Amino acid sequence: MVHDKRHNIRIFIFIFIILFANVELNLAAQNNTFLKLWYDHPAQQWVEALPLGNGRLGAMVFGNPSQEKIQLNENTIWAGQPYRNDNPDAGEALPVVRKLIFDGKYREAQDLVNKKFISRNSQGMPYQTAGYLNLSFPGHENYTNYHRELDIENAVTETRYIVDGVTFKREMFASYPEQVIICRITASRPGKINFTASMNHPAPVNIFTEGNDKLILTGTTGDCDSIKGAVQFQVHVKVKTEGGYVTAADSSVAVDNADAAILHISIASSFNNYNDISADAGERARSFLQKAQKKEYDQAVQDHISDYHKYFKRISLSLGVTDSVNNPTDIRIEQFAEGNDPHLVALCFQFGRYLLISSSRPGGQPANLQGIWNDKLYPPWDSKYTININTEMNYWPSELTNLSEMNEPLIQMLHELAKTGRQTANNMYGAEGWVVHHNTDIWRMSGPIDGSFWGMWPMGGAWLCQHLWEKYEYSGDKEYLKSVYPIMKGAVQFYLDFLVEEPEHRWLVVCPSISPENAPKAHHGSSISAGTTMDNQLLFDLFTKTIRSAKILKTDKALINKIKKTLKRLPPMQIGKWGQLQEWMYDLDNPDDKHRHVSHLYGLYPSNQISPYQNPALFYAARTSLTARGDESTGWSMGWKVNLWARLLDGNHALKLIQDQLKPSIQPNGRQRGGTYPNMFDAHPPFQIDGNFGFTAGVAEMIVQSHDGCVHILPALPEAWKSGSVSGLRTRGGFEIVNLVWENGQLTELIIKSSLGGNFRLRVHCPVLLREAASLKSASGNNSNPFYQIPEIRKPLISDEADINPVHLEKTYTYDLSTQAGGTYTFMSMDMH
Ligand code: FUC
Repeated sequence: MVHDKRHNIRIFIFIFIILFANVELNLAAQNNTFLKLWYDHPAQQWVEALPLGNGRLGAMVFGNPSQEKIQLNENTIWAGQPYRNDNPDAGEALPVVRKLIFDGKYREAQDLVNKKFISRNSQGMPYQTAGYLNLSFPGHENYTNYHRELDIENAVTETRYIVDGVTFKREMFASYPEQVIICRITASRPGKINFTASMNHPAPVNIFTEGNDKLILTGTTGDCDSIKGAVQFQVHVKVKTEGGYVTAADSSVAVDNADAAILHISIASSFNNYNDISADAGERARSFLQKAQKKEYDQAVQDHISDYHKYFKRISLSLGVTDSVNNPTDIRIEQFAEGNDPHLVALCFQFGRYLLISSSRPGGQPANLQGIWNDKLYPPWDSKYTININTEMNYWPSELTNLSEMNEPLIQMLHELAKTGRQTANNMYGAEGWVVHHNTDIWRMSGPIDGSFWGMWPMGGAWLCQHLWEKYEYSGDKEYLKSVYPIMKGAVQFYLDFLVEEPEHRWLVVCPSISPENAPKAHHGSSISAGTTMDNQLLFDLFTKTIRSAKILKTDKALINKIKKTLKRLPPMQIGKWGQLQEWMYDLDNPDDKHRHVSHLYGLYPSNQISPYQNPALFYAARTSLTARGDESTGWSMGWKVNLWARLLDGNHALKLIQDQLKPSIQPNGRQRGGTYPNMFDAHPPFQIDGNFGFTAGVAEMIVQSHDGCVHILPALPEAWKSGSVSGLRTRGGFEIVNLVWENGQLTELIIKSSLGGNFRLRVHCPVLLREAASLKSASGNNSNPFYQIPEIRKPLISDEADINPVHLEKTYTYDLSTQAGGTYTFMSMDMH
C-alpha cells in the first residue's frame, strides 16, 4: 500500500514536470522567437544579411526598406571550364625529393616540390556570384516598427516595417520543388506598392528586359590563372502584381500602385557536369520560371515548407529557455559568453542543419567553403573545396543529425574525383588508383596547388573516403556500399603503390607529405615530412574500412591480404617527451604551438582510434596535445575542438569552446577574429561555413556518441545544461533516438528505435531499466553488433621522458539489449522508477 502511494506521488510529480516543461516551451513558442534569427535593423554588411537556399540557388536578403538588396547565387557558376592541373615533372623528381626528406634536407625538398610538383597552370577555380537584385522603394527611407527575420523552422525570411501608417511586408524563400526563389511583397492598404527592380553584377554582363515584366541578366564566368571562363549563366526575374501597373525600361522593371507583388527569380547555367558545360542556360532558366509561374503563391509556400520539413523536422533539441530569447539575435550573440542563453546553442545547432539542407541537395554540388553563399568574383580561397579539413567538416553533421540525403553530392563528387584523380596518380606519380591533394573545385581538379607548404598533401581522397564508409555505418545499405566500394579500392591502390619505406624504422610512409599546414620548428620553415601521424591514421582507417567492405561484399581476397600486410608496416602512434600525441614521425611538437590545424587529433575525432576505454594512454596524450593547442582560434578550428572535447568526455570544456566560437567576430574596433557574425555565419574570419557545421556536429557529439563500441548517452554534458531533451539524432548501426530527456544533469528517459536490429549496447552515467518485456543485461565481451566493431590499434611507442597525465573518468553503466528491426525500446533511469 505504502509503496503504491509513493509510486502514485512519483507519477504525479512526473506528469507535473512534463506539463510544466510544456508550458515553458509554449511560452517561448508564443514569443515567436523560437527557431528564428531576427533583428530590429536592416543588414548593413553581407554578414548581417540572411541566407536562403534550396541546395542549388542561394540568396542573401538584406531587408533594407528603401533599397532592398538580394544577393544571388547558383551553385554551378564557377570560373573557368573543364581543365586539369597535374604537373607531369613530379614523377622524375619523386625519388630525389624522398631522398632529400630522408636526409633531413627539408628546405631543399620543399623547394623542389614547388618546382616540380605544384601545378603550373592553375591553383583552382573560384566560385562566383550571380549578382544582385535591387528593389528600390521611393519614400521608404523613414520607417518605424522595423523587424526582419529568418524562420529556420520554415526556411522563409520576412521583413516588415511601417511607412506613413502602412505596414509593408516582404516574404522570401528558395523553393526546392519549384527551383526558383520567390519573393512576395504586400502592404496593409491597397495600391500602396511602388518599386523599381534592377540588377547589377561585379563583372561585365548584359542586363535587359523582356516584355513589360521581365528582367534578364546574362553572363559568362571569369577567367582565372591560365583557364578561360566559359560557363554561361542567366538570371530571369519575373514581376507579377495584384492591381497596379508593371512597366519595363531598358534595364529595369517598375511597379506602380499595386496591392501586392510577386517576384520569381530563376537562375541557371550551362553546366552539366565537371566535364561538360554544353547546356543552354537561357532555356533552363526559362523552363524553371514557366513551371513555377503556374503555381499559386500559397500553394508554392506550402509545397516549399512541406518539402523542407521532411528533413528539418526530424530533429528537435531543447537545452532550456531563458529571457534571452526575447533579444534580437545579434544581441544574443554579443551577450552569450557572459549570459545564460542555452537556447542560442540549440538555435545555432539547428541553423547548421538549416544551412546543410539549404546548400547541399541530392543531384547538386557539395557545400563549398561558403556553402552556396558568395557575393564575390574572386572570394577568399576561391570558395572552393579545401579537403584537408573544411569540406569534410561540412558533412560531419549529416549522418548524426539525420540529414543523410544531404551528403549525396559529396558522394557524387567522390565518384568524379576517383576518375580525375586516377589521371593525376598516373600523370604525376606513375601510380595505380586515384589521388587528390588538399583542394578541389567544380572541375574536380586533383593536382597539388598553392605551394608545397600547404599543398603537398596527397591525402584528400583518403580523408573524403571516410564519408563513404560512414554513410554505410549509419544505414547498413549493402547496395550503396557496393556502389562506392570501387572508389575506396581505387584510393587504396594508390597508397599501396605510393607508400615508401623510410630508412630509420623501416616503416611504410607517405612521402612527401605534410601535417596539414603546420611545420615543426626543426624543419626551418618547411612543412614537408614523411609518415605524419594524420597520414598514418587516415591510412589505417582507409585500409581497415576497405577490408571490411570487401569482406561484406565477399570480394577481393588477394587485395585484403595485401592491405593487411601493409597495415602492419605503417608507423604506430607515438607519445612524445611532454606526454603529447606526436604530430610528426619524430618528436618535434612544440608545447607553445597554437596552430589552428590539429591534424594528429583526427584519430580522436572524427576517427575512433583513440578511446579512454580501449587505449587510455593515447587518450591522455591526445588531451595533453589539445590542451597545449589552446582554445581560441579560427572558426572552424574551434568547431573541431568542440567535437574533440566532446570525445574527451569533457562537456564543460566543450561548452567553453562553444562560448569562444559564439563570440562576435566583429569587435568594437572593427577588427575581426574567429567567432560568429551577426547573421550567425561562422567567421574564420572571413566567413567559412565549415565552422557552422562543425558546431552542429559538436553539439550532437556532446549528447550522443556511437563510435566506440556502444551508444554512449550524454557522454559530455556540461553542468550548465541541467535539463533538456532531444529527438531524432541517429547512431551507427541504424538506431535512432526517438526521445532522450535529462533533468538535473541525469538521464530520465531514453527511447530508441532500431531499423536494422542487432545488439544495442548502451553506455549511460546512471543505472537504467527497460520498460519493454525484452531483457536488458549488463554488457560483457565484445559487442556482437558488427557496426560496433572496435578498431585494433597498435600499442603506441612512448618516449622515455613522457609524463603521462591520466584523466579521471566518470563511472558508467553498460547494457546489452537484443533488438528487432523496427522495434522501439524505452529506458528509464532507476532513480525515476
Ligand atoms: C585551410 C585552412 C585555412 C582556411 C582554408 C580555407 O587551408 O588552413 O585556415 O580555412 O583552408
